[in-house]
Amino acid sequence: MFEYAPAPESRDVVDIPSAYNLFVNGEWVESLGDDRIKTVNPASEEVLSEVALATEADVDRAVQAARKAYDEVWSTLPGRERAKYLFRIARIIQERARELAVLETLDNGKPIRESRDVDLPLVAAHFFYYAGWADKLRYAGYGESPRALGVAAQVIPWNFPLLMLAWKIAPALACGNTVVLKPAETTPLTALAFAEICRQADLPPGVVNIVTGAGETGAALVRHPDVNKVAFTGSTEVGRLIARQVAGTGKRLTLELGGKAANIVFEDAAIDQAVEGIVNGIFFNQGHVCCAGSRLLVQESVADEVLTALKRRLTTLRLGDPLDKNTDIGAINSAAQLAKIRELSDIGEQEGAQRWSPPCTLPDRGFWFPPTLFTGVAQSHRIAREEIFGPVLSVLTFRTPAEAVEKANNSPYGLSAGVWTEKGSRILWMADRLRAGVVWANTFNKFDPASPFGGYKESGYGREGGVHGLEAYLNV
Ligand code: TXE
Repeated sequence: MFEYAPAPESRDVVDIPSAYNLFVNGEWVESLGDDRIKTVNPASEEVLSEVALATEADVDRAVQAARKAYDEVWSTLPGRERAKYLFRIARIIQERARELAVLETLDNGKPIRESRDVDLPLVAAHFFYYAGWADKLRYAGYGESPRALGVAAQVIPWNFPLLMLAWKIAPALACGNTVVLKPAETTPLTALAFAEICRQADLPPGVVNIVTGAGETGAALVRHPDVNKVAFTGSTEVGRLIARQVAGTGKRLTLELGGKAANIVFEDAAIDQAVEGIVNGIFFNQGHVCCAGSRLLVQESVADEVLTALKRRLTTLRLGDPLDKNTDIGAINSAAQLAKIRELSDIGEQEGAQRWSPPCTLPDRGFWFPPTLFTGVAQSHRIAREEIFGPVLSVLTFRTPAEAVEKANNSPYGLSAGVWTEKGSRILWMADRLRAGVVWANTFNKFDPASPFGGYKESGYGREGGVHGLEAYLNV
């Protein structure tokens, strides 16, 4: 069902305009301000395009369009009509998957194999999944006639630009809300391509509005008085600001913030599989993943064996041109993110951990960081506590299952965890005790639109995905 064209290797399948306007009320409109932001290919630093830096007045225009569309059109349509639009969008995404994957890779720096085989199939799957719910909300367990909230303000990050858009827009529309979405400043292009898809699907004007810009545009959107719901994915720092801004306004809020997941390997694990899971856990998408397995907790008795196998495996990873189908590790999304990864890695060394990377030649241009392991990491080290959001793994050891639980939970975050063991009872015992929104057993980074996703503690609140993801957009 989620098949797409063969691997693209060239950027010729996309045609990127040199500048974009804002998408408001079904039209491309010029910003009321003059400022623009350049978006670059992080693998080459080539400027891809320029987008508008939406002002408060632009945001107001978009929210008004969303309000009108909600009042006059979208809230009056029966669920089965909304479903038709969502199915149509899902099918267009499948048809245009090849082009969208290349665009995502160019703007974000992620390997084409990931945008093609992971991001795009999941984007389509989310629209299909929530299209299916649009006419069945009364069966979702939230009462006979749950209602939409109204206008949803959605602010998303740069690590999975189109997938985060799908996580947010698909359930919002299925439940009958209208949307104003702000993509991240470094990765606006697939959201703007999505605007075109809304037009192609004949979605009524104003149901989806896309305003580009940086933090100030996001802040203007969040504080707009005519917004009923705010959904944010991004840093814990900005999440806190938004929570304060929204407090007392009556707006509903979902926050999906950072993580510092423990990937826990027991001595009875299938070591080869576990090593693949560790690699996937932290090096998928250059580690720009909120649920990345950035802390490896390995049982002392197998630590040497696991580390030897892991290092051997890391020497086989290919870093380079993200459009090359053979590439495993692409570019870091921005100069700012690269600086953060470098800084925290240097701090790791200064605090006494040992750093290791496989031999690896970094391209001359663009933003790159080699896959990196830190051993001798203590729980108090900053690289064990703070989200690095890059291809950097901190290795810690444990002796007993209880110690593994204690160390895994010793974090301000609680988004995800992984457990590697051949013992089923141990998986359940661990899952009961780990304070994380998802616990993967003998796998990692597995996503499905039918599964709820979200955090404990400073990783945020609310759930996205699955039937629980509807709750965030409904008044019961
Ligand atoms: O995030 P920001 P940044 C973490 C990760 C990363 C760090 C910084 O550790 O290194 O955050 O990344 C918009 N009001 N994550 O600086 O600033 C912004 O324009 C409203 C984890 O990119 O949080 C963008 O669209 N919006 C994370 C979005 O918020 C504001 C994914 C995210 O940017 C705003 C990304 C404001 N005051 C980073 N300020 C995850 N959970 O996956 C900024 N924005």
